[in-house]
Amino acid sequence: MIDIKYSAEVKAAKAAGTALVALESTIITHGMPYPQNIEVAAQVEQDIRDAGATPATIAVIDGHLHVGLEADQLQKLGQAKDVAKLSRADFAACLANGGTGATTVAATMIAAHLAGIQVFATGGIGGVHKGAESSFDISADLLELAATPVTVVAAGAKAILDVPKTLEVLETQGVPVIGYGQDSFPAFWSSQSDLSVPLRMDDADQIARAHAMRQAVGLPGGQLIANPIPKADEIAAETLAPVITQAQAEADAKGVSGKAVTPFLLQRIFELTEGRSLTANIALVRNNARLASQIARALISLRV
Ligand code: PSU
Ligand code: MN
Repeated sequence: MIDIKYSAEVKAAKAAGTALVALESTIITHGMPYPQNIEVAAQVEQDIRDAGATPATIAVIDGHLHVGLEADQLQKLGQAKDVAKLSRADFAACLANGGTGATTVAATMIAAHLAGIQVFATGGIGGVHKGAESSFDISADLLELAATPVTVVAAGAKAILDVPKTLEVLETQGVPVIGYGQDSFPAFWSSQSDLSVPLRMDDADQIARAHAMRQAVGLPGGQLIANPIPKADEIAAETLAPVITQAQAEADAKGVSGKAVTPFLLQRIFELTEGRSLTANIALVRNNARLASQIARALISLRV
């Protein structure tokens, strides 16, 4: 079994049997610009503490799997250049080679499960990219949700993805997609989309019970909780549509492919919206951290 390096607070929470919420690190290294990335990471951790749970930010540092980062480790990671972006395919190779890498949703789920953490908060998951019918670019996050028993709280999927196809793949893979408090699948920067969400739940206890029931009936895999961005922080889909089209056209013209696609699009959308996309992104991640904390606490009350 791999030797996991726990932060002091995660170690204490595990010993006490209290609620833990996993956080990914790709959002820090590839999803947001410095220095906001570090400020947001610290703020989201504090939101989780304020909601009565313990944050466990996950990363691979010098070949060690860290579950919970100390403040200095977070600082260093947030400023590091050329950090690998680790998904299921390269997670073990990075550990074996003594490398440093940030974990995506897929790799964070794997690590959280190894550490006994059942709930994970992020911004948006990877999905089926536009043009996937020719590029075959489908995020490993979708398959991880089908395989690893972690409940992931996200604000739906970004309009940089082909959202209908993303929902189709999740259905094929048997992943429950649960809208929190609404019938429409949230569209990341906007709370509503014209797609309906396959399942709806209105409170954290219900979500925790559904998580526990999947284990009880022997179903592998987790759940995707689609938590809408708070109304006050959203950006209208009509405002973003041309921006996304432009960013995608630039990516295509430059031949950006593979792992570089998502970070490229996020950076261009940030620039084209003069930072507004980042403000919304921060608000929705914090909102997801709060809901994830409630779910983690509800799971503890169920004693699973
Ligand atoms: N979507 C976002 N922000 C992000 C990511 C996705 O809104 O930071 C990151 C996550 O770490 C996610 C990864 O797991 O990108 C998906 O990358 P890919 O599409 O290459 O699988
Ligand atoms: Mn991809």
